[in-house]
Order: sequence, then C-alpha cells, then structure tokens
Amino acid sequence: FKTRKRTNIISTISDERGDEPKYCGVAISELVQQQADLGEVISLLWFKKRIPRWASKFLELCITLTADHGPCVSGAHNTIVAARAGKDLVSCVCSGLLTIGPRFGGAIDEAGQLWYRGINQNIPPYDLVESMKKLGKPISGIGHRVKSIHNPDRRVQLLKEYAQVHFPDTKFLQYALEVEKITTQKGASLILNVDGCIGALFLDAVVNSGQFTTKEVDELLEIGTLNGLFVLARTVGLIGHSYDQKRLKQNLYRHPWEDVMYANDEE
Ligand code: Q5B
Repeated sequence: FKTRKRTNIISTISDERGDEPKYCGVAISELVQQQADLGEVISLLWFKKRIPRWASKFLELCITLTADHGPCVSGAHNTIVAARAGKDLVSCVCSGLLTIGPRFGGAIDEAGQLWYRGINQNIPPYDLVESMKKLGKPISGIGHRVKSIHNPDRRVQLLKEYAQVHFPDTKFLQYALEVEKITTQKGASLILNVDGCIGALFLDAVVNSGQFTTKEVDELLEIGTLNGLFVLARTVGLIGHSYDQKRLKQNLYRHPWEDVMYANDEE
C-alpha cells in the first residue's frame, strides 16, 4: 500500500495544474467566453462564489470609485515620498498601502460589523451612536477630513444611486444613513463616508445575492474581507502616483522646517 506524505499547504481557491488556470473550478477561458467582469473574478477568488451581475458590477464600481483620491491622502503621500526617495515600484506601493487602516480606507470591515450588528440585534441607530460615544470610540464609516454635508462625497452619491437602481434591498445602507442623520447633527463632517457606504452596500449585496449563508456572512466580516476592496482599488492609484513621480523626475522630498513645530523640552 502507498503511504502518502501529508501536504504542507491546503489551497481551495484556484488550480493551475491543467491546461489552463481555474478560479474556484471555473476555467479562465470560460470566464472570457462569458465576458466575466473583474467583480466576478474577485468573487470567485475571494468568496468562492458566483454572484449575480448586479453584485459583481457593484464590486467593480467600488474599485472604480476608490482607485484614487488625489495626492494628499495618507496612502498617496507615502507613495510619493517613497518614489522621490528613489525606491522601486513595489516599495512605493507598499509604503502607501501600509497607511490603510482604521482611520484611512480600512474602516470598511468595522463599519460593516457595526451596521450588521445594528440590524441583526435590532439596535436603534441612536443607541448605536450613544454606545460608541460611551466607549469613547469613533464610529467606523462616519466622518471625513474634507467631505461634509456642505461638500458631499460624489463617490457616496454614485454608490447610493447604483444601489437604488440595481439592489433588491438596501436595509444596511438605510441603517447607516439613519446613523448619519444623528451624527451630522453633531458635526457637518460626520457624514457616512465612502468606507461606511461600501461596508453597508457590501452587506446588502451579499445578503441579497442569495449565495451566502448567515454563517458565511459572519465569516466574511470576521476575517476582514471588506477592506480588501479598498486595498485592491487604491493599489491602482498608488501605482499611478509612483509612475507619476518617476516621470516627473522629482527629487528627494524633505518636509519644510516652517511646517514643523519644534517643541523640544530644552527650549
Ligand atoms: N468625530 C476620518 O476625522 C476621520 C468621528 C467622530 C464619532 C466618528 C474620523 C474617523 C472613522 C474612521 C473612518 C474612513 C479620521 C474615512 C477614507 C478614504 C478617503 C480619505 C480622504 C480616500 C476624520 C473631530 C471631532 C471630534 C471627534 C469627532 C470624528 N469622527 N465622532 N464618530 N467617526 N472616522 N475612516 O476630521 O468633540 O471635537 O473631540 O476616525 O471611517 O479614509 O479622502 O481623505 O478615498 O482616500 O480628523 O476618503 O472621522 O476629525 O478626528 O479631529 O475629530 O469629530 O471625536 O470630536 P477628522 P477628528 P470632539 S474615508
């Protein structure tokens, strides 16, 4: 009888051993034939599911709308500084990606978790806001540095418009918008931001796609899948910023003294 060596790796999302790669059992030629979009590829490789076209188009829309947000945001800034220090593409992009986190771009999962808990545990939006206040924690998915009720975020408007036309239901978005109604009474900048909107609509998409069990949705949130959308999208922009600086042959960046308050103890 044969003794089989135990494998060191288990992988369940793709297989490249045959004539052509398969993404979760679907051959790439089949995807090409069916004119599958990027959202479908994401869904196969991230969720191991085929999702309806309206949902995959939503994933694509998230990528389109968050691919870049100018040179001043944390990620682009880091990439620009790294590029000007003469670093290679991968280092420049990683430098930018490493800024993605709870304050910048990486609030989607936590926002999703809040909206999910709010709906599933029947927490009135007001109580959710108050509970976060008691904890002394900012509400993920709420607030923006430059966007406000007076300067609305077009990306959020476009996401809402898409959902209104194509989603069967948007209960998570509606919940997040109720939270926004409360927070914007406290401050004009405490709007539902792009992270919070994507978090809510992502839940509306997976729940209404009919492809995910409750346990699977719980798991998506638990393992932090939603931030992946921002990471993927913003990589496009960060690559662009790196190329831009190199094309412009920008020299080494040094922050101006005038913009630093030197508050040394001895002075
Ligand atoms: N306050 C985003 O803060 C920001 C509050 C809040 C309750 C909140 C802040 C925040 C949650 C994390 C989040 C995603 C840090 C943002 C993104 C992608 C981007 C970025 C781009 C792109 C902004 C002033 C007062 C204080 C605070 C209170 C603030 N936020 N209270 N819940 N969520 N949000 N991140 O303006 O009484 O004065 O002490 O952490 O969702 O990252 O374009 O830039 O595409 O690249 O710096 O769009 O909102 O305000 O922190 O000085 O707070 O408001 O407690 O109250 P700010 P702060 P008080 S989208």
